[in-house]
Formats: sequence, structure tokens, C-alpha cells
Amino acid sequence: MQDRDAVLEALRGQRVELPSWAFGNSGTRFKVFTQPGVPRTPFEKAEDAAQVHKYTGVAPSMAVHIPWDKVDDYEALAAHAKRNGISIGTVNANVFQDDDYKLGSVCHPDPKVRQKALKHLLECVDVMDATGSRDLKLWFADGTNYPGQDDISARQNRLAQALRAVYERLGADQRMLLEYKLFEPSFYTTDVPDWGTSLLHCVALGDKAQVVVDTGHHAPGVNIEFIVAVLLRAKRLGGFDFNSRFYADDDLMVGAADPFQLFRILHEVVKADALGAAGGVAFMLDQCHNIEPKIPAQIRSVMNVQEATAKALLVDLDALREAQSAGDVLGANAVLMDAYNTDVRPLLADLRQEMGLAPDPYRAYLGSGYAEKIIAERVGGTAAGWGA
Ligand code: LRH
Ligand code: MN
Repeated sequence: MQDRDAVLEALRGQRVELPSWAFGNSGTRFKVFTQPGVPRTPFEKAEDAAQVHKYTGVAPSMAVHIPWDKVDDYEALAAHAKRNGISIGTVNANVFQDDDYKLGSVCHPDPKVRQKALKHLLECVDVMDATGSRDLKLWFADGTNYPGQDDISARQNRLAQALRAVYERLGADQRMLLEYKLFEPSFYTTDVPDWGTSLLHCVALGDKAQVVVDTGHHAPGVNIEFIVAVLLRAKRLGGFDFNSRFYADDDLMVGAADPFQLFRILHEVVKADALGAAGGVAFMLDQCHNIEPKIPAQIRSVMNVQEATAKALLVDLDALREAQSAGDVLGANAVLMDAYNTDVRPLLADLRQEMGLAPDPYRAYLGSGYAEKIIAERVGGTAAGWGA
């Protein structure tokens, strides 16, 4: 049995970053459903994110997405977040929602369009300077829909050129996280479709360039924890965009569709001693709550990460390694399953009480009256959304 205090210490130090866009209205190409009380500004999004931290104690930062979270004064936004007990975290660039980007952004055949996209990426580093953020996260929708539409290698050269320019702009303590995605919105090639392509670009750039693993961005059946183990071994795992899916990039609550996969992923993280801040892995949620209430869904998601992490921390690594080196297949599998089948909810309830929090953050929030308050207050104005 793993040392209880060590497990609690690791859980107390866990950090899960929340996506500002999870608090706004979101949906699919078929419909974006609106909800009452949704924030109208990045300031209100920060207030909602602070509620998740208030009840979980392990979500002290909110990632922003530019221009969805564009404000006149980013220092003021960071100060407002601070007043609410959180900080502004990862800055996400957005070069996928402008008509000019139909054929791509930094990979576009037209140098004028590439220049426009690069300008936005560099402006996002200016935002990081203002908010004190460490990480710039880059996801490119760039790709093609038909064979022959453009040259695959030429697009890679254009991408490398833009990434180099951004890399040179980064400050000493800043990083760029390159996210890959198999497909959508492009349906023939995607210019950063998999971990290998992202890793190649990161290695070509330097140590400040790391790979982001979005758990919804793989082909069905891909063993994500294998990718995680390989990137950790190469010291190139910069972060996760946690969510879950049954089919494609569904962006459902992390752990909802496949809690066992989330456990296997966090087992690799714990085993590599990369759970804490020193591990350099940014644990972010990237989700859209199309039909469910957003703040409770974020709280439930953080709890799902905590539960999978607690189970991973309970794996008896000595017994596992002993069984593995003895070739004891079933014995080794049983060590992992024992941890996975452990009900860790009482342990987490105790942890929260030790942290001065309610044992069940989800119930505590529902009973707080905050949802009713924001529905009453947030009348008028334009509810935040993807603006797709
Ligand atoms: C792309 C993605 C990316 C974000 C967006 C909100 O699918 O995962 O991380 O920019 O979702
Ligand atoms: Mn993502």
C-alpha cells in the first residue's frame, strides 16, 4: 500500500487549469444551445473559474483564448483574476476563425495570409507578457480537403518558418506548446495531425517547444498512454488538453467516456514523477459543456482528474516492477487493477476536509446559491461563446 501521506501530499499539490471557453455557450455545427447566467466577459469567466477553485482547491488558473478573451487591459484581467483567487494561465492563439484562413493560416499558400497569422501569434506573446503567463498553446486547423489541393512538404516548411519566428520571440521563462489533431476541420491532411509531427517541429525549435496531448485528437483505438510515456521519456510532454470522447473530438468531460484510459494516462505521469509542477506538464481541461451546466461540469471534471490521479498514486510500483521483471503477466496486471478498482472518494473527501473544503465540491457548489445569483445578475449584454 502506497504511503497515505505521500499520496495526500501529491494530491494537495495537483494543479488543473480551466479553459475560459468552457464557461461560455458552445455547441456543434448543428446548434449552439444558450444557457442563462453565462458570462459576458473574460472577467466574468474568471469569476466562474474561481468558483471551481473555491470548491476543489486544485484549479488556480484559467487558460484564455484570443480573441475570444480579448480585452483592452490584460493586466487588469490578470488583477481581477487574482482578486478572485486565481491567475491567468495558458494563452491560446486562434488562427482558425477568420475568412482569410480558409486555405490555412501559417501554412497558407499566400505569404500575406501567413504574415497576418504570424502577427496574431506574436500578439499572443505580448498578451503573455501582460498576464504573466508561461505557456503559449498553438493549435492549427490548417490542412487540406482534397489530394493535390496543396503540397504537404511546402506547408511543413511554411509552418516551421512561422514557429521559428514565434520561438525567437519567446521570453526566457516562456514556452510554446504545439497541439496536434488528426482531422477536423480539415478532412484530407492536417498539417499537425499527430504527436510525431508535433515532436519533429518541437525538436527542431528547441527546449522551450513542447507537445500537447489533447485526449480527443487521436484516431479511434490509439494507445494514448503509450504516446504519453514516449513524450515523457523524451522530456517533450508540455501538457494535456483533458476531455473525453466516444467517437471523435467530442470534448466531453474528462474521464466521463473512458475513466480507465484517464487512469492509465495518469499512471504513466505518476510513474515518471511528472505530476508536480517540477514535471513541467500543464494539466489543462479543454471541454465544451453543450447541454450541461458549465460550472458544475468543470467541478465534476476536476474531481474526475483527482480520482484518476489518486488511483494512479495508489499503484504499488515496487510490486508492479517485481511482477513485470518476473514476467508475471497476470500478477502485474492485477497490481494495476487493484489500484484502479480502489474507491478513492473517501480519501479525497478527507483531503478536502484537511484543506478546509467541503468533502463533495459538486454538492457544495450546488448548495451555494452562486448559480441562482449569476442567472439573476447577468441579464443583458452578449453571452460569451465560440462565435464560430
Ligand atoms: C481544437 C482545440 C484546441 C483549442 C480549441 C478550443 O480542437 O482542442 O485546443 O484551441 O479546441
Ligand atoms: Mn485542445
